[in-house]
Amino acid sequence: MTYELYYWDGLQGRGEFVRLALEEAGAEYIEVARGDEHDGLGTGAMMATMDSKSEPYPPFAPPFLKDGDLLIAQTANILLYLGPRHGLVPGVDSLRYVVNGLQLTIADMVTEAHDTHHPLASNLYYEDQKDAAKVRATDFIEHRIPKFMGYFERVMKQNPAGDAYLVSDALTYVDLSMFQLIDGLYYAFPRAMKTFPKRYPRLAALHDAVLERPRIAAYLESDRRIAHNESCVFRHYPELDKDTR
Ligand SMILES: N[C@@H](CCC(=O)N[C@@H](CS)C(=O)NCC(=O)O)C(=O)O
Repeated sequence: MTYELYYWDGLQGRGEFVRLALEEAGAEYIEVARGDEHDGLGTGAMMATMDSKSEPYPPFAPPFLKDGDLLIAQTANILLYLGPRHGLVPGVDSLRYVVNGLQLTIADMVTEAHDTHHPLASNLYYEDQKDAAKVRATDFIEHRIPKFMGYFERVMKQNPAGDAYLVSDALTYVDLSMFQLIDGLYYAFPRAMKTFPKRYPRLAALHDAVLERPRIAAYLESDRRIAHNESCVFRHYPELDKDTR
């Protein structure tokens, strides 16, 4: 069965966390919003699903995934569904909750990364909240990146199965999401992230190891991977970036 992935056209966004899992799994999927309206696809079709009066459990926001009749919303929830179907979770059941917990912590950090450029209101333009964004981004760089990344680095260090992955001794979907989080931060805050490999060597090694996975490497080279841009969660505004020690 071909999965249907619903996410805004033209940006990676939170859809990218799902895409990376689908790509690593070699799963068949279509991007509904990127499709042609003459085929019943496109952004209109995605909006119609969210606004539907007949859909039993309509999603609030993308990304969401359809697998046959099943419609699943929320990034971490979608990954919780896909993981066991595609060998992207540990075999030990209890560790799947550890993976999900880490995924939710990544989601928290993604929201904070978004809030660096939209600290006051999502409905206002960045240009209308630049002063607050500077305050928020400075705090994010000085305090929140170190707190989150220090935690994730420690999780890798304390992993009883070795320090190559976040959980267990094999790749799980949360490792792919960690790659995406780090990649997004490199794009948004290149100056602040200069010291990242030195401060968080295990996370940096994980990022590089994911880059070298054949299916991920092929995906990143393909036109399915949209470049980072300023419509996305991770935005590069040079005035928000700064060097760190
Ligand atoms: N917690 C949700 C957040 C979903 C979300 O915020 N989606 C964004 C795009 S990345 C959106 O379209 N939000 C619309 C809104 O919040 O009104 C998840 O992780 O999937």
